[in-house]
Order: sequence, then structure tokens, then C-alpha cells
Amino acid sequence: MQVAAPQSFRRVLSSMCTEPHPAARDAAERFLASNPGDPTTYPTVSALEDEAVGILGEMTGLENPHGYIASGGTEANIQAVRAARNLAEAESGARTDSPNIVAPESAHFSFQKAADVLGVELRLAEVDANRRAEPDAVAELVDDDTVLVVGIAGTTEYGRVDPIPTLSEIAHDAGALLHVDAAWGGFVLPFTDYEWNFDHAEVDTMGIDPHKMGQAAVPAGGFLAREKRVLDALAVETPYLESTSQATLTGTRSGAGVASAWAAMDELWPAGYREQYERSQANAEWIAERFEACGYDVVDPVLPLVAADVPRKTVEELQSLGWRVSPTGSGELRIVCMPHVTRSMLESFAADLESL
Ligand code: 0PR
Repeated sequence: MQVAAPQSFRRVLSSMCTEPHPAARDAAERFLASNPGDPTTYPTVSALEDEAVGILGEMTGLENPHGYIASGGTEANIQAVRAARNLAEAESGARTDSPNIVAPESAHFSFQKAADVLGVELRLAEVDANRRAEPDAVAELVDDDTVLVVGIAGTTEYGRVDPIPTLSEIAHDAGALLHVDAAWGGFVLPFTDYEWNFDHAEVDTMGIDPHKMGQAAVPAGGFLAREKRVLDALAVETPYLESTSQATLTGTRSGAGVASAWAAMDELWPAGYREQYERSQANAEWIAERFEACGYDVVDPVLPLVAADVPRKTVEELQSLGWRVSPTGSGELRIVCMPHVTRSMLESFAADLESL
């Protein structure tokens, strides 16, 4: 049987996946059958994982990072909630028996999954007119049972960066942890002036995904913790493996994802990622202007992600021309300027848009 041709990214505009870097593709293939979940049996991929976590630490201002290459942003978010819940439970007398987490309403839907599987209440705070977390609204929802406050560094729908230092203060004043979701933004934010990382604020945990702007193969997410005790709060004993404990959520993991994350970062950090950020940001600003020239309202692209208020009928027509564009919750057309989204691709998209 002939296997179907792989996905072409030629007209994909709303995805957060992209064409892996050739070095990442090659590394993924070489490590397809290895399992970093069993480091004594697969020491090579395990060593690559340690190095990959080290590079993620450099990117996020964390000298001594504790963490691992996860399956993606969803796993990192679940693990952040799980660690915070477990630590609160382990506090003397268990701090709460009805833990909650507080996130801006712009948070990715994976927090709903986390809350559901972990039996934690998810409280969503309204965002401000600029679509960023509003500290007062977050503070209002935080109470003695709050174990985690979430800030987003690059929101899924509009690429917004929350005021991380202020959110961190709110979290710590309440005895909670602060998690930053930089799943998408983490590979572009090092080249901006935003205060989003471990160095800028007392951040406890972070998700940052090599398989998004990092140009690694899927699946390659990143989970980082400032302190070892946070990762330890996730560990379970593994009696019949040579290694004695495991902090990851999944058991068998993709050696391909780990090796490709290492290879992409080894190749691209920092110069390659900086160039990519500059190219993507310029593309976002260019297409934003074209939308405006067509008379559509545009959400200013503070990171390489543009949303424009294009009527649903026009979006459907673009889709029928083969453009993969999906709307935001409020119905705006959304373009994520991933590495495969080139200027010539956007020119051809703009020509189609203008012809409608
Ligand atoms: N956090 C943020 C800020 C995200 O944007 C996403 C994914 C996640 C967490 C979850 O990451 P994983 O999907 O790796 O677990 N945001 C994209 C979205 O929901 C995911 C995506 C990617 C969707 C590619 C479609 C697609 O083609 O839109």
C-alpha cells in the first residue's frame, strides 16, 4: 500500500506546527526507536535531552534548569498544575483540600484538561482591552486555596504577553506558584524587550515548545522548573527500571522528538532563531498592513501573529481556495507567521484576499 504524501505547508496559515529544520528531521529519524523514558537503556538520547534542557535554560534565563522534553504544551501545562497541587498537598497539614488555579481567559484550552484530570478548579480572569491578563482581575480570583497562577507569554489567539512580574508577585503573596506558558512565544521572546522569563521575574515553571517556533519535529515540548523540588513533586518510583524514578507524565517517550529538539536548537540558537523572528515579525507587519488596506480591523501583531476581522463568508471562500485559515473564538481570521509562512506565500494569499 502506498502511504499518503506528507502534509504540505504551502497554504497553511493558522497552524503552530511547521516544517522541521533539516537537522531536526535527520535527528528525529535516527532516534525513532529510542525511549528517553528509560535513560539507562538509552543513554545517548538521554544525554541529548540533558543538553536540550540546558539550552532551554539559556533561552529562558535559568542557569540551573530542571526539566525535560515533553510531548508538547499540553503536557507542560498539566505538569505545572500537577506539581503545584502536589506541593500544596505535601505542605504540613495539607494547605487545601479544594485547590484552584487562576489563569487569564486567554489561556490555552489545555488548562481545562489539566483542571479536569487533576480535580482542580480552574478560575478564568477577564483580560484587559489589549487582550493581556489584568492583574486586578487575577488578584480578585486568588484566595487561600490557590495553588497556581498562570501567565501566558504569547497567547494562542493574539500573541499577547501577560505582565509576568506582576502576576508572579500576586502568586507568591498567596503562597502559590507562577507558571508561564511560553509554548508558542518562547522561541521568539528572547529577541524582544518583554519581561517574560525566569530572569525577569520569580517564575516557578514554564512550558516552551521546540515543536512550534523551535522548528523541531513533533512531538517536542519543554517543561522547565526553577527548583528541583518542583520536579521532585512529579516523580513516581519506577521499581523495575534501572533508573529509580520518573517525573514525566508519559512513560515511553519519543526519542525522535527529544533528538530533534536538541538538533534544532544546536543549529539555530541563537542566531538562526533571531533571524527567523525578524523575518516572521516583518511578515506579520506586512500582512497586517494589507488587511488594513482592504478595510479590515486588525489586532496589532506584537509577536508574529496577526488577527483580522474578516467576514466569515470571506474566510470560507479563502478556505475553499485551499488556504488553511482558522478563526479565533471571536471569529477573526488568524495568521501565525511560522517559519514556513514566507513573504511570497503571503503575497499570493493577499492577492486572493483582494480578489474576493
Ligand atoms: N499553550 C499555548 C499558548 C498554545 O498555543 C498551545 C497550542 C498549547 C499550550 C498546547 O500545545 P500542544 O498542542 O503542543 O500540546 N496551540 C495551538 C492551538 O491550539 C496548537 C495547534 C498547533 C493547533 C498546530 C493547530 C495546529 O495545526 O491552536
